[in-house]
Amino acid sequence: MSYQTIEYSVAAGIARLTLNRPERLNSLNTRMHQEVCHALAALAADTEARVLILTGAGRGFCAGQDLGERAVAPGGAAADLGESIERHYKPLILTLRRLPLPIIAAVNGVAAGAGANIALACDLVLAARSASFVQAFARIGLVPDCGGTWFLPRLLGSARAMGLALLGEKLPAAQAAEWGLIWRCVEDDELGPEVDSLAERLAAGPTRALARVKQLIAESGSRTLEQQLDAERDAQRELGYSADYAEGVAAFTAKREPRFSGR
Ligand code: T3D
Repeated sequence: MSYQTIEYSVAAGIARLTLNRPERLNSLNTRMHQEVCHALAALAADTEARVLILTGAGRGFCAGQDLGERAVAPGGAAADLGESIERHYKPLILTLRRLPLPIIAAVNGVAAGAGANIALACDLVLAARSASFVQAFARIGLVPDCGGTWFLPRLLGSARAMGLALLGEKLPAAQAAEWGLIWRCVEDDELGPEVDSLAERLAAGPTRALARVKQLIAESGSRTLEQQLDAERDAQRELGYSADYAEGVAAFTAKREPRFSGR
């Protein structure tokens, strides 16, 4: 597939997916949904990639659904948004959550609507100081989707989740970091270097273990402590046979840095 609305590449274990409709703040139209879906399928089949960076071109990260595709005459029948969620947004979020490698959201500018919650579905969110997060849905008569009503209360507690979802105000990146919504806020000109260095570190990490960390933390909310202890046991059992565990212990014993292969 030749991409028109995204850029996708893999090099040195690092996959990079850039939403690329800067004139529309990288809002998601049907074509972009198809291309993102195609790239993520390629990534899932790629045995070399060990980390994904998701970012946006230009001054925005992603402004959510392209509302140009949703224009309705006053009083006219609207699109079946349930169909759109089922076809595009729900699979996208589940794919990101289930990818067995860490995903960094490099939030280079405003992340609004589905764009904000796609970022929150990633594993580490780094944002430029000039970026912001907007639960824009209520402004157009919708509810937060892409897991917004699931992520926000878990990350922030219900008071802040309610405020953001009911009011749809911009949350500056620095405050998002202070509140624990994201991993870090960095100066604008530091975002690229910080993300690259984090991606290099993760790409050289024990990929199978990182995938299990991601899975265990994501699933913990629906389990009792005892169930979670069982899940951790099962993960340790599997990882105890991995080449990376053998390398980690050998490197520790030899007092050297580990060279993880991701296997
Ligand atoms: O429909 C379904 O399938 C259901 C699922 C829905 C998921 C959703 O995401 S619903 C929420 C959709 N998104 C929004 O409501 C956000 C709309 N955008 C904004 O509120 C603002 O643009 C921002 C707060 C994100 C940024 O504001 P600002 O002032 O920095 O930029 P701007 O001037 O508003 O936008 C720049 C351009 O991008 C502008 O075009 P123009 O005037 O230069 O020709 C604007 O129209 C365009 N743009 C921004 N967001 C969208 C968009 N065009 C289409 N769709 C957008 N979502």
